[in-house]
Amino acid sequence: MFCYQCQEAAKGTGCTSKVGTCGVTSEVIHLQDLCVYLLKGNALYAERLNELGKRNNKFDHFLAEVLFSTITNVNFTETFFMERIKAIFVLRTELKNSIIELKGSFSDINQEYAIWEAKNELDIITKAAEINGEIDAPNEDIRSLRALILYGLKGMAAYADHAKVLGKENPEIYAFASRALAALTNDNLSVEENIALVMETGKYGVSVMALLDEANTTAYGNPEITKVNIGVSNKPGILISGHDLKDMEELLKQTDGTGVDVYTHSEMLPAHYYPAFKKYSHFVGNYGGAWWQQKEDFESFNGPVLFTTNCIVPPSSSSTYSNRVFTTGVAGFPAFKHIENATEGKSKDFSSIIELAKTCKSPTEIETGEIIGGFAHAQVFALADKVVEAVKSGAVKKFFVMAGCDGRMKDRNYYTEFAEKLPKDTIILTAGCAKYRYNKLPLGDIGGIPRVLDAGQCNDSYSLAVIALKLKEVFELNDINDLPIAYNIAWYEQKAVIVLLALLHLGVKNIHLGPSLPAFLSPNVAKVLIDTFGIAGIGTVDEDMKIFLN
Ligand code: SF4
Ligand code: SF3
Repeated sequence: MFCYQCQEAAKGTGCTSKVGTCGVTSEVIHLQDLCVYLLKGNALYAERLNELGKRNNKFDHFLAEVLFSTITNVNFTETFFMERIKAIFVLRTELKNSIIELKGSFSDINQEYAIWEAKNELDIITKAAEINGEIDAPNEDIRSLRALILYGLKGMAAYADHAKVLGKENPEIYAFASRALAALTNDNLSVEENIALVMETGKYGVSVMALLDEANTTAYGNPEITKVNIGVSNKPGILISGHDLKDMEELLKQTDGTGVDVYTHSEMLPAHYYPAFKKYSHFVGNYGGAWWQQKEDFESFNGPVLFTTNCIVPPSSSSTYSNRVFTTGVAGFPAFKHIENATEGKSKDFSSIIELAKTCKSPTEIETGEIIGGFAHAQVFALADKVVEAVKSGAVKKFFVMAGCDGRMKDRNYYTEFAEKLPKDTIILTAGCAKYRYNKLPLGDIGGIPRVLDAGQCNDSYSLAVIALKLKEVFELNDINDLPIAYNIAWYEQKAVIVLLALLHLGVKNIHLGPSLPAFLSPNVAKVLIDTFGIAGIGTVDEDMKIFLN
């Protein structure tokens, strides 16, 4: 297999063994590759249909769901992707029929992506292995740009899917995703045209994060300052991980009054900041650290775990928790039970998880205390006077956006050390699971403003951009880059790619990206990012501190 879509790509170039660093098998990766390959073909038909004035909503939703499922650590099951490949063939026929109905033609759509057919599952497996991951392209720079677009689209798809679950959709985002996917097959596009498409991906990245922000806050209120307990109760509990707030809502409703407590893990921590969830007294706290610490955290949690999205880590053979882990939505792992989506108008049924929890011991305490968060845009705007005053008086010299992802590599200790060594008159703005590198450190506050302001999940990086734009307005600056804000961002999977492209679209320059630059950047594409946007990698903490503070 060949895969280089995440920061932990083997040797910094790509995973090529039977199993990736993330634990995904070559069989699954091959099927994911074939899904994306054939989706490009379907996108060609969808674009033709679009030219005839019609969109196929089913394809739009399917595209979002499937791209989302191919993000790192989301789904590890062969059957899931096999079923999706079969569904792609069915959808292809539907799209063709719609074109015929509208008196259109598709005789010129003759690329392999769009015409290849399988007679049986063996055909699918053989073809999947043949494709072998490399994004096909006329040269390495186009391949690199196509990777940036495709991985950005995967992140966009995840956020669009979350928004849709909460009833918010934007047809323009779907239309772009389909158009961009189809463009990945167009060898006539120049490097410049592909760069323009990368930038447009960032534009729609902003749109999708705005949409999800609207979906979340309309449904659950604006996040507010919250102290989250990191200790445990003496009741049995369910641990919920991932990013899906609708699942969070349902789980809280269905556990209410059952004697089972609910805890968040990793990226679900920010659920505590929403007014609609705070009202549940059995929503007791956050347990453990970032996703990659789950093997230890799940063992000692003692109760069931529900994955609503990534990041799943395959359990080791000695793990005892596999039989109490559940997945739902697009997440999946062969050894975990799966909670199916509800039929239209009904709720998902979490009763099997709740019944299992009742038979389990309460969680083992691994730490005590509180972490503070809830600094999304509305809450920060409410404190705007205080923040502006702190900047004007010199009490706050600089903000450091340290959003993004965490990961298991040792070199990510850099971010803990960086946070510790930052001068006391600086504030960290964070979002995503990157925060676990420093959110339990005693970094103190500046006149009552905590030195780590957590806006929420990775998608809430949007909030940090909104805050920056607001500060630009308050300080009457012409350029967002004139603000006393530095960007030292950590990335891991493809949602971080869309966040990065969104920031570039907003004109943010000089972003430092670590712990290593993406393996899918060719030297020339990396140079464009460096020359045009001032993107840089990271060095040592001391060197970088000097660069950032001067
Ligand atoms: Fe390797 Fe990352 Fe791909 Fe997993 S997602 S196979 S770790 S590059
Ligand atoms: Fe984390 Fe997977 Fe990216 Fe949502 S949970 S930020 S890595």
